Amino acid sequence: MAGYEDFIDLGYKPDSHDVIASFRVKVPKWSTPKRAWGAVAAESSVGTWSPMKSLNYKNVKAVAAKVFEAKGEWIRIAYPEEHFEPGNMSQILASIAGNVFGMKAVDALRLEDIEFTKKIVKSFRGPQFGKQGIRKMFKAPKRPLMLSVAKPKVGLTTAQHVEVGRQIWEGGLDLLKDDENLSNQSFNPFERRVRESLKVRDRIENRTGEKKSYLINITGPNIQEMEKRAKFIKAQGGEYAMIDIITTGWAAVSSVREICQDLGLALHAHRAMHGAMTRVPTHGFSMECVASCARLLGVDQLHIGTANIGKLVGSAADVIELEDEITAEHNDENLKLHCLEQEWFGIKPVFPVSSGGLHPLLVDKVMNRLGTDIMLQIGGGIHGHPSGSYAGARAMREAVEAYMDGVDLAVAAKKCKELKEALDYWGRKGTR
Ligand code: CAP
Ligand code: MG
Repeated sequence: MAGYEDFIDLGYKPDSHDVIASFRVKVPKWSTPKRAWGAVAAESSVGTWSPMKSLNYKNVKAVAAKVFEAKGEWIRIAYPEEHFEPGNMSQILASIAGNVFGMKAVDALRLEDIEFTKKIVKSFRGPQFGKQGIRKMFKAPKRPLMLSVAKPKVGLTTAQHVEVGRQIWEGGLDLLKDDENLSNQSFNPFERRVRESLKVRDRIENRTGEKKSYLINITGPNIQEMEKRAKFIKAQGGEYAMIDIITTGWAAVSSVREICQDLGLALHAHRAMHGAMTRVPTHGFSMECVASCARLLGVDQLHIGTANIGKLVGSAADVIELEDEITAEHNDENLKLHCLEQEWFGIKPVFPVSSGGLHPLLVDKVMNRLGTDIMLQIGGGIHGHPSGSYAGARAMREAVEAYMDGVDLAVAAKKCKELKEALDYWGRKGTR
């Protein structure tokens, strides 16, 4: 092999042992499309900037990537699955999504999707519980499960945090959630927060007869500390651990998933920082890739967005595609979004979580787009209710129940003062 262009074979037909990646390439003016495309395949597999005799070794060529399709700005690259260490997401992404984003050989580069082979898929455990397992935990087979993040997201004392939990559980929600940046701060230490919150949860669960739970953030300085926190949750009778999957990293997600397997804890995946990679459509690592990697690694629940109804970016088409990616047994190719086909070979579906800038008068719009087999998270749209968190939770519960019963929100508001107040206060417009 001489230069980058030797990593192109537009006549190649990939087989079931090829991992496929779909890239969008911005070719520099001083270069040529073929040189840019070849650079992506070379640098994401075996090559570098200089030709080398050793690139002609049979064993090296056997694990080299090749561009096999190019349409406009989009290319598809085939990677022999032998190139990868099965079960090692960090190594897989260090190849496909590693140096290539910083190469001068491209002006911009977007990895839109990855199609994993059966051997690679089967090398990951996938979710322990998955959507069906979580549904079994709650006596709510059909409606969306409802959760609320305690807000202000950081700063509350433990007593104030526990009081927020009391109010949202009393108000009818299923789950309290720590926010992405709440961990073990001095004013709300982890163990005290867990112990006190779960005590209140037990009381309310016993009184209401409804299952209540708590997504507890174990994101910590290292895996040893995260394991200690997960064990503490188990010892206190909790059912969930939550981690920030991007800021902790892929190997941490994999380790925490194993810890959760041993402890029988469900794993909630918060994706804070994903926007740094996923937001710009011409450059970076797509949320579609984040979602498929998270499903393989085995999170039970994953934030996917509000389908453009709430405060965070994410078009309806993209979020609907994400929901399909993490719940279907088989994903068809989505030519419009440049998303690839994916067979999941029995990897369990993940529970989609819709969150970000929602309030009770927007949940029907989200369910119209994403259906009801989802989780709905509302933070500011509950704790910002004029009559406080309990009222906000009541309003959310009533809004979801109304939707499930086919009752218009305005009609439901006539029978629920908290929903009426929310309607008067927020109206029906989306948030930014
Ligand atoms: C939502 C949230 C979540 C976002 C994360 C926040 O609060 O707690 O972290 O939903 O984004 O801090 O913004 P609000 P995504 O309900 O008050 O907006 O779900 O898209 O990953
Ligand atoms: Mg948050």
